[in-house]
Amino acid sequence: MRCLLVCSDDLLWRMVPDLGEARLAPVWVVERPRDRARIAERGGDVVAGRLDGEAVFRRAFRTGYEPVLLAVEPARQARVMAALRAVAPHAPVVALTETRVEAPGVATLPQASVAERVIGPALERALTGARVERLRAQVAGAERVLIMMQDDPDPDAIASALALRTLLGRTKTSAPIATFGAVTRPENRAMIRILDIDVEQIKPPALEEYEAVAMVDTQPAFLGESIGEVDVVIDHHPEEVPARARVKDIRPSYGATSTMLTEYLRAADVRVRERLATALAYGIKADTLHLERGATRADLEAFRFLHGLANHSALRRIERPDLPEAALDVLARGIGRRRVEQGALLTHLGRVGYPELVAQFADLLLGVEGVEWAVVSGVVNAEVHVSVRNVGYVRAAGDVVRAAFGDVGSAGGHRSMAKAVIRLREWRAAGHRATARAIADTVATRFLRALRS
Ligand SMILES: [Mn+2]
Repeated sequence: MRCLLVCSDDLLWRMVPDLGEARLAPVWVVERPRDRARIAERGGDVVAGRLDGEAVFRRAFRTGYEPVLLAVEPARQARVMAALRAVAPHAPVVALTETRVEAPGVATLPQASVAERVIGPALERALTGARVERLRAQVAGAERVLIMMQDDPDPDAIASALALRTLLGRTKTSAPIATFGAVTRPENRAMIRILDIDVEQIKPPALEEYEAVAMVDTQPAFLGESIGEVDVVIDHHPEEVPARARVKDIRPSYGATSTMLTEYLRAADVRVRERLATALAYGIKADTLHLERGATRADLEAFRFLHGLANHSALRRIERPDLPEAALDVLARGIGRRRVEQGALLTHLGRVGYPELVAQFADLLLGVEGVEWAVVSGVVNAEVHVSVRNVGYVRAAGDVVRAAFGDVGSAGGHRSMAKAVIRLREWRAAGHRATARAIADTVATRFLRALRS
């Protein structure tokens, strides 16, 4: 984009190259021959002349519609504008000044906001860079660094662990990724399979075998074991008890630990390859419900950066796990038994192989025309699972589900998705029968009553 940068000295010349705006094809319009010579010498396209005269603008404009960035002393601003307007009445102008310019086609950009947008982020980046150095120094001497996650690690934890290993420049031998539990959810298993991420299952005594321990997306106190001080904690969960770590970075304002690690990688100029970008993008999406809940500016900025580097077909395969063919029979049964009342589509699937199927079908059935709520139940592991989805502009799903099932089991959720899990033992103890038919009726009665109240 050809544009004019008008400045009585070389202030803009010194400032603009640092903005990293490769899309700009600037023509410098300056006053003093000395500034012109200096800019021309370094290959800049430059014209010089009195800024309150029309001649210089006649030479600078080609179409008369080139956007103009204007930075002149306030006292001369009106005269320079008049000269410019005489040559190019319709060119869009941005005036870099603290005082608002009231003229058609002129936008004002206060210098302070330039500082905020350019200098602020640069300082933050430098601070993050220093933090990375401290982190690296803390574990530099260790032959092997153990990267620990919570018990049923989620995508944010897995991506953060992979990112930390990359940041430390280590391999899976010198920095294994581990949990005391196991990766259980199908999407999370799909993530480690598709992205080929190795997660080890270890027992607490194994911690002793490592010279250094780093925790991501969790803290020592969360693991329920008596873990002493660790080397590193990087997390976004609030500290319930002070986390004992030699280097720690805990930011509850962040939507995902993956965002923190993305900032680390960028500040340290570490190349983020496709596999890691895909993992981190998924980590941010999973922890912020597709950037809809709790995502901050930092999360959005990290996601924007990763989006361009990630493998989107891999992301799709992770987010929509393949359905086993047998699941179609369950789905057929569920569709056959559906009922629609008060804008809610309800169905009971009977026995299902794994709990996520119930949630997946709730997602699917919410897509039916005219349906505001999808309520899908199924029995798995001697528990009734109820997954609820809604279109978002109705009552909060979490509140309705708590009111409907909170007295018999665990129940809750967010605005548009919620879930209840009730042990069959409690179900019967509450006086309900546990045949498929009775469960279907009871879930519907309880849910619709809660929805009405
Ligand atoms: Mn997280």
